[in-house]
Amino acid sequence: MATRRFDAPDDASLNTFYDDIADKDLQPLWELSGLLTPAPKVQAVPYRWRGEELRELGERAGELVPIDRGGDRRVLSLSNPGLGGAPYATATLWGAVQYLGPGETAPAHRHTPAALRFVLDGEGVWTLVNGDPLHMSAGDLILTPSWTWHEHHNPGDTPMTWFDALDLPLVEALDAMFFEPGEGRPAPSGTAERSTSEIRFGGGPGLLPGGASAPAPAHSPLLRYQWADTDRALAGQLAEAGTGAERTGHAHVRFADPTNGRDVMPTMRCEMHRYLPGHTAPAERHTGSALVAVFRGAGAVELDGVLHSLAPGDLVAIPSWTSVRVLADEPMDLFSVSDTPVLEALALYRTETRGD
Ligand code: 1HN
Repeated sequence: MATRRFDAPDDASLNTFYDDIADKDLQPLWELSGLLTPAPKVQAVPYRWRGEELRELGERAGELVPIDRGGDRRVLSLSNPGLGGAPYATATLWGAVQYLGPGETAPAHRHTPAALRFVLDGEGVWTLVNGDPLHMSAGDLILTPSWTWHEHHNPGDTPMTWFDALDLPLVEALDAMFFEPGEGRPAPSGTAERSTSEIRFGGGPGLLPGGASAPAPAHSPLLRYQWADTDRALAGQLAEAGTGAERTGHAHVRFADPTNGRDVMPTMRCEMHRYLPGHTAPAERHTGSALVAVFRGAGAVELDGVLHSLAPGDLVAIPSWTSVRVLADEPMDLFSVSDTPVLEALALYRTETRGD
């Protein structure tokens, strides 16, 4: 925001006034431009990172960079070219790929930014959340909510790469960052077929633990959403004759807190979409930003009119108010994470469908 100097030579008193307000760290609104734009002026740009390249670079990091030199986490962050070199995928979301080799451990820590993992490929790592071991397998969504202790263990003999998303840029903008390393805490031992979280809250559709319940946390108490369940829900929508999904060729589910139907965490909404070739979902744009991970299938996404091909493992940044249209060459499964709950809570959520 630049302040324009009034440069009429005979108006010395006005120029002195401008000097005086600047001297007192004030700015005149009447000289400011670009403040109230008719629509969001977004710095992040629509962008697609190729899964093939992310996988290869993650593996090279695994060979070259020991996990201690990687600051406890071997993470390659998505740096949106519109954000001036910041390690952020959008204005509010951090996106990354993380690589953990056989036998490696990413030690416990906690921070106020909330995180989630979506597993693009492979299995065999356990993420412990407050000591509860969550098995990670292809297509699973794993939550590590704000201020929960978390660590990753790979006791197997194959490396694993996954997609990380965090609300870190948002937490930073709100000046609410706190971090605590886990040093000195006993190293929890690690693996189980099913976490306590899944035993209690993943017992089956509509089944919650009986008896007195503890005060509800601000996030879903179910911390792992298994691919088999997500896949069944999507396939079911597409098979249900005469319904929206069956007619349009586009099924989608929202990952929810099973106790109240709210989003999995206060700052992030997670969804899984399945598009069939020839589906008829229209182009749409909305306020707030999103990251998309291609799980399976192939196609393309048109972002503000520019077509980007999509293959498994590709990651896409969709800044606020970007028009999005998906094209499927074969059935295509897309995981998405967005800051929509924040926009909704603040009554700033707007959406527009092409033709509106
Ligand atoms: C973090 O704690 C993890 O725990 C991954 O796996 C990515 C990016 C920024 C800050 C903390 C993890 C992260 C992160």
